[in-house]
Amino acid sequence: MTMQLTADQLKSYDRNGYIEVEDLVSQQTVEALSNRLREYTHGGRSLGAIRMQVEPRVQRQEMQVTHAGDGIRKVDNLVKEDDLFRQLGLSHNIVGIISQILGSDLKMFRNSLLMKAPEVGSQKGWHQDSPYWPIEPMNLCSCWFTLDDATAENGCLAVLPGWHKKGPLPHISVTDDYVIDPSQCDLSEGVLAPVRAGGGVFFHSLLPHYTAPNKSGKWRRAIALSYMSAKSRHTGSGEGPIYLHIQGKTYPDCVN
Ligand SMILES: O=C(O)CCC(=O)C(=O)O
Repeated sequence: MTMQLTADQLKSYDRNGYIEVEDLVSQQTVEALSNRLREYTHGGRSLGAIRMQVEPRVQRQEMQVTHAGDGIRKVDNLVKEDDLFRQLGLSHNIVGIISQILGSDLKMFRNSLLMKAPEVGSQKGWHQDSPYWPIEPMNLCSCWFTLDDATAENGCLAVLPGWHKKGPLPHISVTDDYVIDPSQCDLSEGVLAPVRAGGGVFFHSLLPHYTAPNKSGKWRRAIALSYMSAKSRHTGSGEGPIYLHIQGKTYPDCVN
């Protein structure tokens, strides 16, 4: 049966800007996705239009890795290009929960798999997603789906509950990152959102979030699947790309 959020869980998402949900897929599916990912990062599987980004310190040769795959920070476009990741992005449990939050007409804005190799993966500073993204209204929802148990030690999400209601906050550029101006938020309100492999954190695109460097001996790999209502508008220059259609209708003058 397709998973559904309860009324209390939906209220909690509205109040806090996020909700953790375990067991979105089976452990066999987690294993198949992990093996497939490893084929791309360590096994030489052809990438096609899949894009990889290397850890900045590895890129600058300030840090050495034993295998080039251990130095990868980000893998973009798996949902469009890979059959197993496409099934994940369209899976009943994830899309069902997203449609409870955003309504049933949905497009995918982006999918990025964020890798933190043991003792290599760096932090992602405190930020909100919407200020990075040319989409309005600023009401997208990401399922941060994890292939490994995400813990305090290996860099699970940390969030500022309720802060999505404060609207977009000023961001500043710092080395290798674009983060919320520290004078504009109270990080003492931050809480961790650990989740087991196969589970996910659904979070609002204005929720401030952070992940710590991976100081543990274990991998942390998670894919951020970011969905938007098909009634959203592209606010960047030009017409905007053709986004992956997830389900339901497409609207005139809205995202394609
Ligand atoms: O997974 C991470 O390390 C960072 C994720 C993140 O910041 C995002 O998806 O916006």
